Amino acid sequence: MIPPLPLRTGTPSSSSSPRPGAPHVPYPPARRRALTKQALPWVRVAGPSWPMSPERADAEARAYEQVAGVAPDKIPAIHGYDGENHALVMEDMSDLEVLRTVLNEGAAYGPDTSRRIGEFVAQLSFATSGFGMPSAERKALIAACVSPELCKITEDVVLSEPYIEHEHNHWHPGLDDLAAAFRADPRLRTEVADLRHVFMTSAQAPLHGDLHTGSVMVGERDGAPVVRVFDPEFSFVGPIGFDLGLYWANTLVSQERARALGTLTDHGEQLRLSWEAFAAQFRRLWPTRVDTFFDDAYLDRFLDRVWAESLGFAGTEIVRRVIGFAHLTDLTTLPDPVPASRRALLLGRELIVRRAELTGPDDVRAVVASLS
Ligand code: SR1
Repeated sequence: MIPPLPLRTGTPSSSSSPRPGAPHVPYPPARRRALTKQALPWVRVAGPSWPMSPERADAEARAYEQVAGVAPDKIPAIHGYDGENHALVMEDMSDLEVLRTVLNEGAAYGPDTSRRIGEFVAQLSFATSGFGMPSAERKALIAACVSPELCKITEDVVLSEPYIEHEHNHWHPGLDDLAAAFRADPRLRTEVADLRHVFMTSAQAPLHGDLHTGSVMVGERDGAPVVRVFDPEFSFVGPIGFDLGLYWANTLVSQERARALGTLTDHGEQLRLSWEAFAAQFRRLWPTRVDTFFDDAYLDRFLDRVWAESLGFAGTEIVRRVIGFAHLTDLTTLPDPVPASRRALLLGRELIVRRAELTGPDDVRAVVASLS
């Protein structure tokens, strides 16, 4: 059990109308308020029919603790954790908005969002990788971060079910042919099996584990852009490309929504911005490594591997969000979701099967441009 974080006392009451005679304390702005998030004993998007242990809040608290040490400006402030009640006391971010909501309403990303996401992944993963942490200390961290229940959900929902017959799967009837083709595609299934095995066995670093556009809050404070990553309850020790891949998948799907609605702005730049920020941050941190990996040549090889795995995981996330479990409002709220969903599925397949030959963001752009 992780130790409780120190609880801040004196958190203002959420009531804005004081009792008669009580001293009037002005209600502070959202950024100075706190809220409590308690884990429910079931999967949020499924409801009580899918029970899940509320101990996942431990993983969430632990992930916030790790990020707080390396990138505190990119997560909500955490004031305390009550492990008995699976409750986190955290910064109220109600003055910010969920990135997916903002994008679905037609706004652009702006220059900072994806850059900060890339930096976030690099800062968290470098610090807890074999490059940033002494070997024995890291083994203890890995042991503490094992999260079998949540990992099994991803292994099944993202990395298996869309490619077999499963009751969780559903799709628009206009996608019947592609859903059947994906289940009967040996090359695709073998590549997904490979990514599933990487997900199950690679222990590169503790990750966020569910880094989609619904896990990012954006807004402005004091005239400056703010980006906060939240909800790391799926945090686990895995391949760094899983976090990047989930983010990329969601940006690529948002791009298909914007294309369908004729509201394309800076969508096509997000994969590049986040990748370049990730790689630049990782390279900045490389000289601080605590273990020997000889010279810089290995860093290049490592980043190439992260790139290719990120593409593959992006493809699997796209596919599951269209024909598997937990679809995206980016597509489901389109007047006709079929054309954009078909493009997304075809893109997902390309990213999975061609991940080794797509060498950079321009190649991904070319794949998107080639979709019919
Ligand atoms: C069974 S939970 C379904 C999905 O919701 C979460 O946000 C994760 O993405 C998970 O795969």
